[in-house]
Amino acid sequence: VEVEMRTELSPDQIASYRDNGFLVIDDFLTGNEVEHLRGVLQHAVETRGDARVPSEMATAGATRATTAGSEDRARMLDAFRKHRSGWTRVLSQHVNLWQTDAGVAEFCRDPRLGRVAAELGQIDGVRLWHDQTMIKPAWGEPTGWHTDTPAFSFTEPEASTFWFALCDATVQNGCLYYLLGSHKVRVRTQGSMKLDGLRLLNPEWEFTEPVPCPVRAGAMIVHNGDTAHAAGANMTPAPRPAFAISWMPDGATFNGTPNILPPAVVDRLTVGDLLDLDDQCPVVYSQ
Ligand SMILES: O=C(O)CCC(=O)C(=O)O
Repeated sequence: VEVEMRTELSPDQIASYRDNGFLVIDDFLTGNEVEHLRGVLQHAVETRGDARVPSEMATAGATRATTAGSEDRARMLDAFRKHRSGWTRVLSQHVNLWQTDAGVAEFCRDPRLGRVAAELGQIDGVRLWHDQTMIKPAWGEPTGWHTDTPAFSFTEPEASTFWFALCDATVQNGCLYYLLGSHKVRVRTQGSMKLDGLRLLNPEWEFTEPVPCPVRAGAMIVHNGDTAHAAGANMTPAPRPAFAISWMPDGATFNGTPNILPPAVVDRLTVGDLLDLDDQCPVVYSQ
């Protein structure tokens, strides 16, 4: 599948992102492209097995996929229904599939995606921080309020996350919610990761109405890493699969937080070091 992607941004879209802290791009991927991406991710998740991050693969007894490329829906859902305490009731997440799967790497390292991140962030270049499946299971719990950047290993502003809807994301099955303009204030705690956690992120946000973002499959939602977001419960018997890519501004430096960096990489880093590790966070676009 030749991936076409709607990567041309209008000045209005950029202005809206800068002001609101998020941007919905409907029909970013076509129906065929969504099917293709779902198949690629199914294969990558099956290969990864129970390992959440690549460095866990050796110990998690990952099994080799025998059903590569299958578009069988039931099998894909089964691959996504991993049993690990804590996170599976909210989201099933596999991180940095690009490092263990060529198809995911091809998608994530597409410079057209990187250019969108650079244009919205008004930065010269971007590196791939991490990719992550975001599969809210059938009857899944809500995703609590949080911002992304405080969890990352760098503190520079203008990180962003692209969230690809792999099915229609509805108010019923757990679409995303955003707090308008919340990226303009940097909050340092991660809050309670509960639905009432907004006031913990920032007491001034306690009485603010969030914006629900129901979208069709193929939409891409971009949010700034400092934008407060959450997702509703999945009140349906079908999973709500999504895929996210988070971008780091090129030139960002290590702040001491390991986040998804493997222990061997963290051991070699000192706070203040440039995060220019091409096999860990490769440049995807540079002006
Ligand atoms: O998909 C979700 O429920 C949460 C997504 C999210 O937090 C993110 O993409 O940063």
